Amino acid sequence: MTDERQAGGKYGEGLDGRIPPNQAVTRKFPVMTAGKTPDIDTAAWSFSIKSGPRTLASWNWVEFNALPQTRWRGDIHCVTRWSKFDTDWQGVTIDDLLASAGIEPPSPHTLFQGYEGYSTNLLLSDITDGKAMIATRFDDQPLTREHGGPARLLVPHLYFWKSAKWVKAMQFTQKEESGFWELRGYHQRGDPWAEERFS
Ligand SMILES: Nc1nc2c(c(=O)[nH]1)N[C@H]1C(S)=C(S)[C@@H](COP(=O)(O)O)O[C@H]1N2
Ligand SMILES: [Mo]
Repeated sequence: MTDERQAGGKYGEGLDGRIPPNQAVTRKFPVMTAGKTPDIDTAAWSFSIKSGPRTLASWNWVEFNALPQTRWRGDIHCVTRWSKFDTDWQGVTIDDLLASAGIEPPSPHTLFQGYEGYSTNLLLSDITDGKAMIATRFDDQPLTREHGGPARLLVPHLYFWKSAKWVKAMQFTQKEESGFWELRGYHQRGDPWAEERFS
């Protein structure tokens, strides 16, 4: 990233359509956490896919790391108006999770849950076809605790509140549910290009 690009300005002039409306570029990686930062030992960690209360599949840390690993490099956008370019993540795509468990999605609606109680709803169409992963590495290092380690959801084409940190489950729900921020007035989908900030 060049300094000219940084100086592209608050409203992103000169960024070649790369920055969504009313976002500003940051080089830092701000930490945005609503509550306490949980400390989850990988020995006690698991990730589950559920349908309502029923567990369809579950992986412990060793099993999870044996799944196909994907790298994604690109830009992320927080609803508090910062965007960060060229972030570098590794993890397991939702496609690979569903395929490796042989799961036929029972519903187009999902709710992701964090270990500390956070949640966020997502349409299946926003997390499949390579659009999302459960990320375990950032910049070739294990994901730090403050950014959601051991593992977080990454859905980079939507505002970053959708990328649940300390993720423990993906739950299919019969209808659209609202997560932590969606219940507090944030948009059900959160497309930064359409400025879907609030509902
Ligand atoms: N479990 C959990 N996930 C979360 C949050 C949180 O408070 N708890 N905050 C969300 C919000 S509002 C944003 S902007 C991003 C921030 O991620 P970062 O701290 O890695 O920048 O995480 C999202 N995921
Ligand atoms: Mo956020």
